[in-house]
Amino acid sequence: MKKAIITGVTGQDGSYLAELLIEKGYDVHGIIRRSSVDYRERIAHLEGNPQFHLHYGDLIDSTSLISVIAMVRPDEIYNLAAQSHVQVSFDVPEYTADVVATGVLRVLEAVRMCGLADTCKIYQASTSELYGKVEEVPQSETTPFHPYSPYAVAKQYGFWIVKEYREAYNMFCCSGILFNHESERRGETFVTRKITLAAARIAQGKQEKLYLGNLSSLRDWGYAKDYVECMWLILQNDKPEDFVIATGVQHSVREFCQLAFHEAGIELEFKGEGMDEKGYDKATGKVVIEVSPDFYRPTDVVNLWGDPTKAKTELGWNPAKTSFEELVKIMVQHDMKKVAVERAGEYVACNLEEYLEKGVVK
Ligand code: NAP
Ligand code: G4F
Repeated sequence: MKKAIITGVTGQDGSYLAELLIEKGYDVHGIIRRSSVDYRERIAHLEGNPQFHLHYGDLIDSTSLISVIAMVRPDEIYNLAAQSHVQVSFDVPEYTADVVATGVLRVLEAVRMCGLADTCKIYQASTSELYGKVEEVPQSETTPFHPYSPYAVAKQYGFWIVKEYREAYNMFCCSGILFNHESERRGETFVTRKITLAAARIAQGKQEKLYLGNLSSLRDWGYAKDYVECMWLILQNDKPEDFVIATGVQHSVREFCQLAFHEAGIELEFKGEGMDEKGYDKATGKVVIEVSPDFYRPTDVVNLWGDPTKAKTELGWNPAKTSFEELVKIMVQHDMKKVAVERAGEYVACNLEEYLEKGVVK
């Protein structure tokens, strides 16, 4: 039985990857952080499974990483842990660098210190944010990097330190340069989930309006469940290499809104420009989307579009498994059900959007 460690197992990708590896017969060890609230919702269904184990640890705490790695002696490590919100990285740049940049180094060094450099394969969760202020469209493995946020600069360190350890110590460590991938488990402050939840709440009369930032921003959005398969394939490849993982299809935030609201039963019409642009419910004429400066970033990445040819040809990965339309449908259908059972007042009581509107939480 192969043994894998997943850092960031409580996150969107970590939870899907844990399911996939369990299905493949792995013994899966997830690293979690202590928290005063229950944040294990995404992995609750796996707890109690004899192939699934949890250990406390933190990417900013080498000792914890060394002790878990020494105890498990894994065949594979998937380093998914990160402060992964780009806008938040402008608020906590130093912490973001510690987790997202130095954290990768800590994992690599822990593997070496445990004497596993020759046997343990390492996957690093890299990102299309590395292309940032893009120098080429679409972006592939040969496109130059131009990181454009504290998060992206930290991920750039992670990418290069993985490459360095591969060359210096002949370690099997690789980066997956993943474009945005979403799901019904996506964090609620990333734009897609913020939209699908709001569309569901507005359709059910539980929210008045949705406030967003740059509606013209373009992304290559895929389904997270498909993307974790590729993480696994990257470590099963004959040689350690880096891969772009994307669908090759691009849409704007505005288009995402239109499709999500349509799935929720509301036809949208956008009028106006820039900060004055508004989304109207065609049937009632009510404004349901407004632009707020709170959700603009000091520097924003506006044109991400990946070329997945290498992953398709060398790993046999299918970038077209779940279309954009299917992805939006999956997310809205999920959120329509979730919102329907929200108790009266529950949304208001823990209403993140309310805080968001006041600019307290991004
Ligand atoms: P996510 O949902 O935000 O999950 C992040 C995970 O990292 C959570 O389990 C979180 O634990 C954990 N974490 C954060 N700080 C940590 C620390 N100091 N020590 C240990 N664990 C820590 O992110 P995701 O969307 O699944 O993304 C997974 C990885 O892929 C991240 O590295 C992200 O940067 C990268 N990525 C994501 C995308 C995307 O579109 N989703 C695209 C490219 C790259 P808590 O639950 O305790 O907070
Ligand atoms: O959903 P987002 O916050 O994702 P972003 O910044 O692309 O980052 C995600 O994908 C990266 C891969 O490219 C990952 F590395 C990273 O960890 C994370 O998972 O924003 C997408 C776009 C941005 O251009 C943003 O400015 O949507 C725009 N946007 C417009 N209004 C908004 C909003 N983003 C958020 N979060 N909230 C808004 O109200």
